[in-house]
Amino acid sequence: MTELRSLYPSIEPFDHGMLAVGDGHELYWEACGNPAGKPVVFLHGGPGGGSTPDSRRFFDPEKYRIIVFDQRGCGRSTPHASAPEADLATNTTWHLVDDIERLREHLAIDSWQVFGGSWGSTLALAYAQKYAERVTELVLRGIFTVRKEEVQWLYQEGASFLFPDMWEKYLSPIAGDERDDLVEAYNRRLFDADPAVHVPAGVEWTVWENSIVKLHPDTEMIAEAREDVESAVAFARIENHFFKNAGWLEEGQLIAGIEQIRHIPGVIVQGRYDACTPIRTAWDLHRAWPEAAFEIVADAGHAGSEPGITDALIRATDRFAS
Ligand code: STX
Repeated sequence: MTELRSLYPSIEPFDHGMLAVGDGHELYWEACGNPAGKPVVFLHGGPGGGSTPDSRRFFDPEKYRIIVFDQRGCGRSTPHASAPEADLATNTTWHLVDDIERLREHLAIDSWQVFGGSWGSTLALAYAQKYAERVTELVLRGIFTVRKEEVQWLYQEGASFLFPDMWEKYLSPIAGDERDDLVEAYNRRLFDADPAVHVPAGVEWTVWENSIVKLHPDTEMIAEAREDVESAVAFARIENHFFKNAGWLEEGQLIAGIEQIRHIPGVIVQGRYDACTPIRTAWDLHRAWPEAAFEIVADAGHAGSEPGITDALIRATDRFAS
């Protein structure tokens, strides 16, 4: 057996800043690796998950100019979606897509590789389909396209069959007679001005998702959602708002839109036992876009940090670097 590739060593940014993108939003961004290297932009998950120091580590820092940023309302971007008065009206898929363009222009990058997992794959597809000429390659993992069945699977019925124990906790903030539409019921609580209502809802929503992302549950990651309440509330509010609105996408739009990006070199990496964004979506994408390399990792769930997934992603970015 050949050894799996693991993340590149931890690095610090050589530059960072806040970019005003309109509507009062300022985005935190950073640049790492080689300032003269091949540009790549990392799109984090959720939406609302924010980037982490590990986001920088999927790319050879000697070869890449690595751009990482926090999407509207989360991470170090402001205003934060956890604020009691948070208004998410100007936080939609198409605002985020145009923010990526603003950031590219701000950094004077002509075109770049786009790398995203989970919601990051959704946003990467939406961005590439609108600004195809700006994308040199696509590296996508844990494919999610916000179709009705995908949202139902995660938040209404589906993953609940695999994780009935965690599911009970997810249901706990919601009264019995409101459980026919959990996204709606959560929406009412998450956007209630009273922290005694929105905090427990934000925590349980986020704990649920963190409980099912890896093949081997990550107890530290689950505990973190209960400790870092502000991040949990922002994550839950932003996800809920996006999914209640079907991502402002037509049903099946991102898979139908492959026509616009078929020519872009692409890699799709998908864990077989992904309970968050089940493999059927990646399969549908592969069927629509057979030109892209498609790799199923036999012993992994959803997370980019799972060994087989990290290995496949780094093989892809290494290949595109040279
Ligand atoms: N949300 C999928 C997603 O992007 C439907 C996602 N799920 N969990 C995450 O991201 C974190 C790893 C950021 C917790």
